[in-house]
Amino acid sequence: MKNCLLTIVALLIASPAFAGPVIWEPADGGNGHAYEIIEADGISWRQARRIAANMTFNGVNGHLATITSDGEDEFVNDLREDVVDPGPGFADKEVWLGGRQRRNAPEPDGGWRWINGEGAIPMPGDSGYENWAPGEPNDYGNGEKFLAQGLNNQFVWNDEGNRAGIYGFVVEFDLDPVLPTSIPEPTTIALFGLGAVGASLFSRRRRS
Ligand SMILES: [Ca+2]
Ligand SMILES: [Ca+2]
Repeated sequence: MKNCLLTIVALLIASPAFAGPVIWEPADGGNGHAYEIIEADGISWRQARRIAANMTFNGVNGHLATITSDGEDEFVNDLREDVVDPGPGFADKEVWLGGRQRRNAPEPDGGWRWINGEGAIPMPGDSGYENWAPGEPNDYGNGEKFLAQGLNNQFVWNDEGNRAGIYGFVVEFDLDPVLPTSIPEPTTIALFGLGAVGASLFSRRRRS
């Protein structure tokens, strides 16, 4: 029993940094929303959108991330860079964002909208925040209808249709900015878990 407890303690210590949604703290200029990069080699935009909508964090459903400021874009890109393997594989290291082009819209720059009712995606030269790579959107190969961040592992946007370039997708949880303060710190969660395990071992020992 003691060995079992030691093993659990060792596993907790050896665990990587808290994986899961990361809050963009209002104290750091953030909106209090949480963001998570999901690795999913070659996933389609539509499938990523479905999965994101079914994820929950602190009771809030997710959506593919909608990026409307430089600060938000940089926060998400930092998370992306933390996750992607800079070596070969997963091609361009792009992650899907919550932006798409309306069907039958003029190519390459017509009808781009954020999902989640967040309005039009500005094109290069428009007012409002945008981060298109030079020459994008270009509807390369006549089939690029969805927005991705990370073309060639750069901090840029690209209209993408080729799933070979996709490393995964970004989920955003629109938390109430007040709520994050009530979320336990990861170490607290680990200690809670350890406490529960210890209590369970203790009560079993008492019964035996
Ligand atoms: Ca957003
Ligand atoms: Ca493109």
